[in-house]
Amino acid sequence: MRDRMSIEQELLRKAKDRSATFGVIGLGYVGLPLAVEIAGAGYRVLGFDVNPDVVGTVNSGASHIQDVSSERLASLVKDGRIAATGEMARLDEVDVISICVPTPLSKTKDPDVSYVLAVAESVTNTVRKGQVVVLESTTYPGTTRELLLPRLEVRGLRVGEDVFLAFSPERVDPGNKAWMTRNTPKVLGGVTKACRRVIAALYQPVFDQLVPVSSPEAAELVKLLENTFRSVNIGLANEMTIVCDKLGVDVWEVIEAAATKPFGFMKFTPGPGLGGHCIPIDPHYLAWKMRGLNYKTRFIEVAGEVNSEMPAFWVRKVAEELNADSKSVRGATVLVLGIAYKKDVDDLRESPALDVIRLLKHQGAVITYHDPHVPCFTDEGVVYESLDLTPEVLSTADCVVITTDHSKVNWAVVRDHARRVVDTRHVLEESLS
Ligand code: SAJ
Repeated sequence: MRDRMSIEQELLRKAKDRSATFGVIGLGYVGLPLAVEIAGAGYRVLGFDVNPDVVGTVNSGASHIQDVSSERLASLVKDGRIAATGEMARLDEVDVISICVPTPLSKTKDPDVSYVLAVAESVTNTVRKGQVVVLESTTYPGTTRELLLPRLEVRGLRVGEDVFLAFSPERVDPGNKAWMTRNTPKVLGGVTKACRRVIAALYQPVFDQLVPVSSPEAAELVKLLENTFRSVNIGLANEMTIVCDKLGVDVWEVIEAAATKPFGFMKFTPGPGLGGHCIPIDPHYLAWKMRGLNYKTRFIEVAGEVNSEMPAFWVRKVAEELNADSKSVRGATVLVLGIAYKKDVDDLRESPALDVIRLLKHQGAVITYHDPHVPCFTDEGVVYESLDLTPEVLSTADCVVITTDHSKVNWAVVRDHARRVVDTRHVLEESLS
């Protein structure tokens, strides 16, 4: 028992004097900001990534993540506080392992935890007394206890005594300049009370506020509630769009007026659909888990149906606009304004703009696009290049469909030169009023 007490005490000391070393697995939009904040708090960080380009870029002090400045990363790399590697065997060098790998959906909309499992296999090969593991990737409730715990309790190691394990959801909002890794309250749920004590002590210098909860399942569900809340309310805003369209009422006027209610209302806005690597995906992790318990999470399913319907809704609006000029979609040139899944980011993952493009293309439209954050992309084997947003480009398009309301775009030029506009983001009204 003395030995086990000393393991916990040793980790608490390493938190206090910042001598603990952290391993961050997955140096993407979650892992790299986390690595920088951990190093900024005074710890040393060894980043792990399977992509050698990412490893090289980080070691050169250049950031490949929009929300992490290269200057800050470079100074931490120069000071030896951050380094990156692809060698998972080096996991035994670190005291704390924060896992920030993707948790996508499979083609059949089931959780794909293969990245977490791959990491768990590496960890199980190197885990040793005194190590701490924190899973940060959004996942279904039970993942931490069911997938990670047994892979740590090898070679006689006991979680909560020799090794420590928790779930702590990432809450990164890409592009958000107000709420970033350090100042966004950090939820954490330890498998045991000792796990919670140790991980809270290690994380405390990194985050302005910690929010300990009683179990990893509670922490896993906190994240799923947050993102399901968004998906359901965005779905409601989108359904109101369809309702108002059928009633000939301006949905934006209705939402703006409802948003004046000083209590009991939270504004969400309609859009071309639901994009990103989180909101369209995370709720389905919970739906999948509950199906296994013979329960249908109806809000998640219905929100998913409504949100997925929006690209087709807006394509019908484009067809109506072309119709007004006695044109059909077939052969019409449609300029798609904005490809990224939300404003002021360069990320295309699950972007509904891609669904709008596919639907229009399948109906015979000629697609051009402009996105100041996305110079080019390939979809369905076609390479697209962003056009300069000139009056010429705008006026030669038979219809412009605004799918992403990037701040950088000169919306006055769009208003003045586009012949027909379908504005899924209401940005022309909002930015030019
Ligand atoms: N959207 C709407 N209407 C809205 C809000 C969003 O149509 O009122 C759309 C966006 O255009 C986007 C999608 O929904 O396509 C997701 O938007 P988002 O703002 O949730 O953006 P994400 O997915 O990049 O980030 C979210 C975080 N966002 C916020 O909390 C504001 C947060 O939920 C998570 O920290 C993060 O996902 C994550 O990693 O889970």
